[in-house]
Amino acid sequence: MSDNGISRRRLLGGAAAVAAPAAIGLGGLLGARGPGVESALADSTSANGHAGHGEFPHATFAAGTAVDHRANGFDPTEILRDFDYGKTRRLASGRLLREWEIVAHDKEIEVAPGVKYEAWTYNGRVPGPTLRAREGELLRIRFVNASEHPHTMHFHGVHRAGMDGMPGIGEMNGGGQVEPGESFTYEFDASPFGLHLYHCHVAPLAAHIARGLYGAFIIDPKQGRPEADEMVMVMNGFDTNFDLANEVYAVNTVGFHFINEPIQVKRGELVRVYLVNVLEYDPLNSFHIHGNFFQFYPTGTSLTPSEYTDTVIQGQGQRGILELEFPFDGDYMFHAHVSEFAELGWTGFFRVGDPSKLTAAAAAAAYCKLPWGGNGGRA
Ligand SMILES: [Cu+2]
Repeated sequence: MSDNGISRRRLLGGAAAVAAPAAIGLGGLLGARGPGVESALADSTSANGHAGHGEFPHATFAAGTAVDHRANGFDPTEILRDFDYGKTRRLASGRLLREWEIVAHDKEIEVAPGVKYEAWTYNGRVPGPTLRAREGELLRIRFVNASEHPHTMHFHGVHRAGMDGMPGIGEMNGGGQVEPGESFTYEFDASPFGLHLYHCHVAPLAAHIARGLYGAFIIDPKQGRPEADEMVMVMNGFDTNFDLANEVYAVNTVGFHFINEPIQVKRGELVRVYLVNVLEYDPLNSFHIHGNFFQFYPTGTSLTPSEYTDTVIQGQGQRGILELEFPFDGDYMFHAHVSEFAELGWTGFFRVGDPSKLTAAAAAAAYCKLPWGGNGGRA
C-alpha cells in the first residue's frame, strides 16, 4: 500500500468504492495524477455522466497515448519472434561452441502508456534476449555488469555449482556475485532440451527479478521440432510504486500491447508459443485462449504433450510450450485467467487471416485502461 492510499488492489476491491469517491479519497487520486489528466477526467465524466454511478471514470492516462517503443529500445511484438542464437564456432573436438555477451544496465522503461519504471535490464530490454541453443552444444555466456548494482545470471538447466550464478557459491572461480564493473563467463552444456529461463540471483531476489533481470532460454532437441510460427511470451508484471504488489501485468512487458497490436498469424498454420512465467509477488499466473485449444508440453522436455486444453496455470519459474492451429479467421483473445491481471494489462489478441478483411479488435477501447492512475500511485 502506498503512502497516499492508492493501490490497485484497493481500487479493484469493488465498484462500490469507486461509486463513493470520498471513501477512497478521489481528491487524493486526482492530486496524484500527472498534469493534463484531470482535464481528461473532467471530459470523461461530463461526456458519459458515469462518475459516481459505480464505474471507473476511465481517464487514467491521456487518451490516445501509446508506449514509445523506440525510447524503450524494444518492442513486445518484435520480442515475440526474436531468437538470439549467439555466435557459433566449431571446436577442434568437432563440438559446436555457442557464445553470447550479455550486459546488465539500469534503464527507465515505459510499461504502459505514461507509466515509467526504473528497470534493470539484460542488454537493454525486458525481458532479456531469448537465448536459443541446441541440445549437446557447449554454451559460453560472457556477462558484463554495467549496472550500479551487483547481479548474476542464473540459468535453469544441468550444470556445475560454480556456473550457477549463485552468490556465495562458485566464488572460487568468479562465478558468484558479479559486482558493478565486473564480468564473468558462464560455461555449461546445453542440457536438457526444453524451455528454460535465466534470471539474476542476487538478494533481495524478488526485487532483482521484478526489476526486469530475466529472459527465456530455449534448448532445442537434437532432432528439432516440427516447422511452426514460433513466438516467445514471457509473462511478467511491474510493481511501479514498490509496494510489493504489481500495478501492471503483461506478456513481454508492455501492458495491453497485444490489444493494440494483435499477433498476426495464418489460419491452419502451426503456432508454437514458448510461455514462461517470471511474475513476482503473485504466486500464480495463467494463460487462456479463446475459441481454441492447444497441446501443452510442460517445460518442453518431452516431445509428447501432456494435455489438450485452453488454459494453463504456472507458478513462478514454470514454463511450457503450447502448440495450436487456428481453424477460423478472426480476432481471438488470450489473457491471464486471473481477471485482475487481465484488466491490468495481461490481455491480447491473435489476429487470424487477412487483416484488411477484419475489423479492429472490438474490445480494445474497453480494455486499454488501467483502473488505477497512470503514475504507479506516486505523487
Ligand atoms: Cu540482480
